[in-house]
Amino acid sequence: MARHLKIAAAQLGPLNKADSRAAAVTRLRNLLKEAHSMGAKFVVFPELAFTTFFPRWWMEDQKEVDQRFFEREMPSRETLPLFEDAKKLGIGFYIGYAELTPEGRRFNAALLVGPDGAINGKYRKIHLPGHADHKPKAAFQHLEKKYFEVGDLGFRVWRYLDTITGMLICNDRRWPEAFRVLALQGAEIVALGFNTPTENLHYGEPPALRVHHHLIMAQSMAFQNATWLIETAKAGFEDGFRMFGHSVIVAPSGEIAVKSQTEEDEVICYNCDIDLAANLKKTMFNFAAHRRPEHYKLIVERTGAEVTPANG
Ligand code: ING
Repeated sequence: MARHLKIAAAQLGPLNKADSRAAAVTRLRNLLKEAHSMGAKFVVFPELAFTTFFPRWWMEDQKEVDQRFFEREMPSRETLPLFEDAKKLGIGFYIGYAELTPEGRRFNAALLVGPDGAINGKYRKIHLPGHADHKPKAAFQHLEKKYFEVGDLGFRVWRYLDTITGMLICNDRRWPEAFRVLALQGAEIVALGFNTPTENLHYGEPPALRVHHHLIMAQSMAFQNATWLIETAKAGFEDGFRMFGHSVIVAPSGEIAVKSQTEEDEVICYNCDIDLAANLKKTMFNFAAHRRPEHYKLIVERTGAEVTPANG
C-alpha cells in the first residue's frame, strides 16, 4: 500500500511593518485550522512568517531590529499558541522565522515541528541573496547579507511522519546543489518557505518572468531529485512593496499538483503519494547507477565561474 501524506501549503498574504506578531500568529492559527479542515497532516508556512520582510529596509538600530523582527526563543510566549493548536490538532508543520541565538548570532531559520509539538529539526538558510551595503538609490533594499549569517547547520533530512523530509528557504531554490544534497540523503519531501519580491531591485525584469523562473525551478528541482516539493509564499503588498504568491505543491514527476490563486492568506492541499517517486529513483534518477561524481569536482572546488577552455 503506497504511503500517502496530506500536505498543505499555508500561504500568508502581506504582513506590514506595523503588524504585531500576535496578529501574524492569529492568521497562522486560522490557516492551520483551515488546513486541518481539509485533512492536512503536514502544513508548510512561509519564510519569516511572523513579521514583514524586513530586509527590504536599511535599519541601523540593531536593538530595534532585534526586538521588532527576531525571535529569541521558539516557541515564545507570542508564538506558543500556534504550537499548541498544532499539537491539539495533531498536525506537523514547517515555519520560517528570524532567529536570534543566546550568543547573539542571527539566522534566517526554519523549524520542522512534529504533530506532538516537539521541534524535530532546524535549518538555517545557507544561500543569502541580495547585499549587505546600503543602496539608497534603489527602490528597496534586499539586505539578507546584512541581517543574517550564512546558515551553519548544513542541508539535512529528518525521519518525519513516516517520510524522509528536508528543509530549504527561498533563495536556496535557485541553487541545484542544495536540493541534490538533500536528495543524496534520501529526501522524499522538501519543504521551502519563500518571500520573493515581484520587482527586481537591480533592473527592470518583467514580473511575469520572475514567476516563470520560480515555477520552472520548482518543477525541475522536484523532478531531477524525484522528491515532492512544497513551496509556500508570503505574498501581496507589504507597506506598498509587492511579493508574488504562486505557492505550489509539485510532484516528483515535476508536475504542479496544486498552485495558489491569490496573493492573500490561502491554503492549498494535496494528498501526496510518497511512493510515487519509487520508480523514478530506481530508473531515471537512480543516483548510484548514473551519477559520476569523479567528474563533478569543480562544483565543490570552484566558487565563482572562471574561463578555463580545453583549448587554452
Ligand atoms: N527572496 C528572493 C528569492 O530568491 C531574489 C530574492 C529574488 C533573489 C529574485 C534573486 C532573484 O526568491 C529571498 N528571500 O531569498
